[in-house]
Amino acid sequence: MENINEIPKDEGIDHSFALLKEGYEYILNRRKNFQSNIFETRILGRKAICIGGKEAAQLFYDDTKFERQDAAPNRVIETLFGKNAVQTLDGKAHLHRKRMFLDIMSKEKINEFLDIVKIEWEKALDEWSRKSEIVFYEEVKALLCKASFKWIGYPVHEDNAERLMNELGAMFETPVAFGPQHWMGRMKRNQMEKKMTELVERIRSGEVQVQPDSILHQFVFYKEMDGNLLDAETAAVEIINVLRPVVAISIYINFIVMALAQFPHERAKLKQHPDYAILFVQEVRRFYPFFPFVLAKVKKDFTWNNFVFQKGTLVLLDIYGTNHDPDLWEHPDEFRPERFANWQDDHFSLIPQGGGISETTHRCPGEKLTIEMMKFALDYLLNKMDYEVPEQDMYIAMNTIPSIPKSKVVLTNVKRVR
Ligand code: HEM
Ligand code: MYR
Repeated sequence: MENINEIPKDEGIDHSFALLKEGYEYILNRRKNFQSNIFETRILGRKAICIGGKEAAQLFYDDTKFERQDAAPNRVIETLFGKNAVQTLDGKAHLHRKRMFLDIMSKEKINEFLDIVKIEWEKALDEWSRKSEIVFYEEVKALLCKASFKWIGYPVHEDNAERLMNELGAMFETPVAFGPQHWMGRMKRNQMEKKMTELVERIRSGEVQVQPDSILHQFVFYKEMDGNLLDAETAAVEIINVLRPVVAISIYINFIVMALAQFPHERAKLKQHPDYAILFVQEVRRFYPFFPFVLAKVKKDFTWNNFVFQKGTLVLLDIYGTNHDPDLWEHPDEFRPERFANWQDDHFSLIPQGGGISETTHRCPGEKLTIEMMKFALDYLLNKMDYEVPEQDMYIAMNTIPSIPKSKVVLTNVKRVR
């Protein structure tokens, strides 16, 4: 008979508080203390197994063993994901819905997005040059919000731009927040879902016309496996599933400014070798915390490395900790873009946007667009604009999820480089 190993246990009634207190490092701290890539805990009143590392990521993305239905806590559904979103689907229904997202990620579509961003960035840069100081995070959120709506084929009126940015921003800023801030996030999602649902209905009835080759048109008329249109609410949720994460790239763009300021010697390498940009961007995605962990539920009983996983148990895959795993990354807490020079992607070690292959797992379909957007922003920040980073608290607390620096990145004397 097979030996059964006991899973190390974080003893106690509930560890939600420790999770909030230690934030991104909660799982990695315990993996180090237990010297184990697996341990058991209790969060939100539920037993949960935390796993991390490459082998664990390979396991987590085996959809014969895990499912997503009812895995995410309500507070995440009500802010970040939305009800019946692709994130919560399994099996064939998931793959079918996922196509809708993959189909808009062609090279042409990504280039269209970058062309739109260039126009918006140039316009914004004119504005920034006229001001003595800007809060860069908020500025980038605003320009990405406008770009995302233009990209889907529904440009926003200037009067609505700020409201829409606040609604989309709140969806990824508040899933883990407490009290009024979290409830504000739920309210903002409700507001946008309501308006988006109405828009879907008005497009379907012909009252509003959009370009037939637009992303919006594709989503509004996308058919489920049974040949029926998505219900209008779900179509709205999935349209928001494109707009919201595009705006969230602003957090990665913060990190680019921070990395250039924290590691000034990187500038010369970036200027001398254009190919260094991708190494730098990958290291930014590995080094800085963003998505903390992903969640799934055990689909049926199985054992892994002689540890028993029981059907229905919640499992957390450590995203931040896998990107900082000392078994996978030499000096994981040092910023070293060179590590990516001869790097072979195995799909399970660098997992800031999930693991596996995006076509067949829940891995993020927007990764290529995110990387291209980051390369674009890096080029502007390095070659096309001058700015100063005044004294400020750019510190990212490890228990602030998502990882928005305290000062939100204040820049002064922003000028276009001629
Ligand atoms: C899924 C991160 C940008 C659309 C995910 C997942 C992560 C992630 C961790 C979950 C993987 C899993 O459940 O196993 C990020 C980060 C981004 C980003 C950090 C940077 C801002 C984008 C962009 C888009 C996008 C730009 C679309 C334009 C999605 C969608 C899913 C997803 C639709 C659900 C996929 C599924 O369940 O199959 N993302 N993402 N994301 N992302 Fe992203
Ligand atoms: C997106 O909008 O999908 C892109 C990234 C958002 C990151 C938000 C991070 C905080 C959410 C933590 C929830 C973890 C449970 C699945």
